[in-house]
Amino acid sequence: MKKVGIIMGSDSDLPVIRKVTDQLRELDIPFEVHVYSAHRTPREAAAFAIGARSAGFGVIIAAAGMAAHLAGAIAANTTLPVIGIPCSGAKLDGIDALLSTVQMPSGIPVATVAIDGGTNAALLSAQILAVEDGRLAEKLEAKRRADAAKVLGKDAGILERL
Ligand code: RP5
Repeated sequence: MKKVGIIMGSDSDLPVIRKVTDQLRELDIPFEVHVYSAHRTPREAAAFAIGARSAGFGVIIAAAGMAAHLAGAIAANTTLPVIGIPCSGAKLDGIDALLSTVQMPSGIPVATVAIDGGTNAALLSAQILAVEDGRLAEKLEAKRRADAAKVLGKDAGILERL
């Protein structure tokens, strides 16, 4: 199976990244994690993106906060799918990172998930890999069924909570 590359702009983004790695582990998806910043270590970030396809990655997740250019900078240097996670934590609560990540110019797409949306970033990366992997697709379908069953369990018990 292809690996998921996970890049965070700073180790202060770790709580969001933990959601990604927890979900990928649950699905037995291999990953590699790095701290590379679009601003503080731009050469290392670009080098990772340029070499990612030949290094066996199938998709890259990039998480950053504030003026979050990381996902876009990674996407500029690879044609692998790139998923951007805008991180909160700064004064604008992630709205700054959301707009910086989502508003990409035509030609360089970034699939942006919700602010701090680590779990969905992991699931979207899994869905991308599952296009060519029937066993992974089955795992994702089983997870959807289990998640739906949990909601239906809550539905059945909601009146007792009121
Ligand atoms: C961004 O700036 C990082 O992704 C992080 O979310 C934010 C703050 O970084 P630190 O100053 O905590 O290293 O580049």
